[in-house]
Amino acid sequence: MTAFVDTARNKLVQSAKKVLNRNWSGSFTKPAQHLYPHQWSWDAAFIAIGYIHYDQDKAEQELRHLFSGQWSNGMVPHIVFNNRESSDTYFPGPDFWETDRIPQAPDAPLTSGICQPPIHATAVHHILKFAQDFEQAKEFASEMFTQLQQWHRYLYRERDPMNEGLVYIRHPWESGQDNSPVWDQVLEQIRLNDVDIPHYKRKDTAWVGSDERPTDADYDRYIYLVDFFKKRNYEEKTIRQENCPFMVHDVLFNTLLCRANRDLAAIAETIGHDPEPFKKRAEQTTRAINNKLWNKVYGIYSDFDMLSRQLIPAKVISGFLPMVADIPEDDKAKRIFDYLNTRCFCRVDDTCFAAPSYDRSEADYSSSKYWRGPVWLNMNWLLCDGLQKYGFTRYAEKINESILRLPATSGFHEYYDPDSGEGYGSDGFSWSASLFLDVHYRMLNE
Ligand code: 2M8
Repeated sequence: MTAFVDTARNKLVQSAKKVLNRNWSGSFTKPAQHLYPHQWSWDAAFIAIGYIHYDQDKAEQELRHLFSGQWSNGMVPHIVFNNRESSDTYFPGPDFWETDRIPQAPDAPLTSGICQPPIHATAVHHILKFAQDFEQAKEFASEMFTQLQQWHRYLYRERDPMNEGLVYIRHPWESGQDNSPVWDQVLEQIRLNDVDIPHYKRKDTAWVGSDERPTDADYDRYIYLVDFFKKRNYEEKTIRQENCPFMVHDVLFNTLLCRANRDLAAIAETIGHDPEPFKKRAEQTTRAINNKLWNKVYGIYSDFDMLSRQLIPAKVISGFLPMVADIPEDDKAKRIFDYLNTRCFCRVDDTCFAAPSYDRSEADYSSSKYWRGPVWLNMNWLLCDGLQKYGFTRYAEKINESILRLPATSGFHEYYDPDSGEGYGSDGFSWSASLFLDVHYRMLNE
């Protein structure tokens, strides 16, 4: 059935497509014009998820381009640099990463030397599900299948040395939630003298106010960590053995890996391969997340700091997200929902738009500061999917409506005030446009 769409919505659909067109580089879609002029890993997946509803070739191209930057060890880098454009508007660019001297990195395109949440098999599965041309999508999924397997194998081989079923991240950027309160404690432990920090100049604050971005102290640590990896030639074992000061079992990263394993199993079934190995991996990671990352005091999942060997007590939206991979048992899901549905986040009957990224009752909550409070559409898109799986339908509907209403209120911003809907960060932000389109088209064809 096709639902009726009013003129205002139609206009917004056109604007969303314009955002993606404007951000199109000729071979991939930038997250935003100036602030993010290259290709980012999980952005590419969220962008493909929107494209598939009206431009299948672009959806496929987005992921193909990202995987052209895959390292020979299987790692999918968090940035694939735009070679045709100078990286003048972004720091750190390829000259700082120096991955061109690393044998496992491709000669072209140039890339960063860390990764981001593995949501790519989920995007390929989405393409299979919503493709206009299913045969073409099957061919594409077959083409991606080996690369996706290599990506997952890299994670379990290099980032899970004890074979626990949990992979670690070693930089806040790897989580995708750069200045989340989750990292505060861990970053504080990294005590730096001036001589430890390479000379650098931030470029992000030329485009977005510094009150909406990470602090300079955060940046010093981000850059110190990159330098730490670079000095060790990005060799995982050396990075580990030489006391990497940031090693975390992140809830969202592992949840998305678990979900990606389930989606890879579904892809395998569709293209005639054995799904069992991926199902087994998903079960192993499910068990590990439940055993190690469930925080029974808060009633959500929490990250685990591998250095202090403790759960990190930060009440953030990613703690709800294991629902997206069918991880919590029903009693845990009920506790998660009961917390989400309070004023600390957003009650289903209140006028707040959607779930903020951080508990509003915390003293350092901010409705405008990046990953420390504002609403992010990608996190809410994931949350909505998880809530639907567990039958929390009314809340899921509220989120879908907000994904449509927030851009109508203030355009396709990077993040939004949970109450007023005011947009912050970059405007013309690609995944806000693509996830809006995904929700729009799915509702239209329901
Ligand atoms: C933000 O992260 C980059 C570093 O990777 C940055 O601030 O320079 C994050 O929001 C991240 O999740 C996102 O993928 C990236 C591009 O949109 O920007």
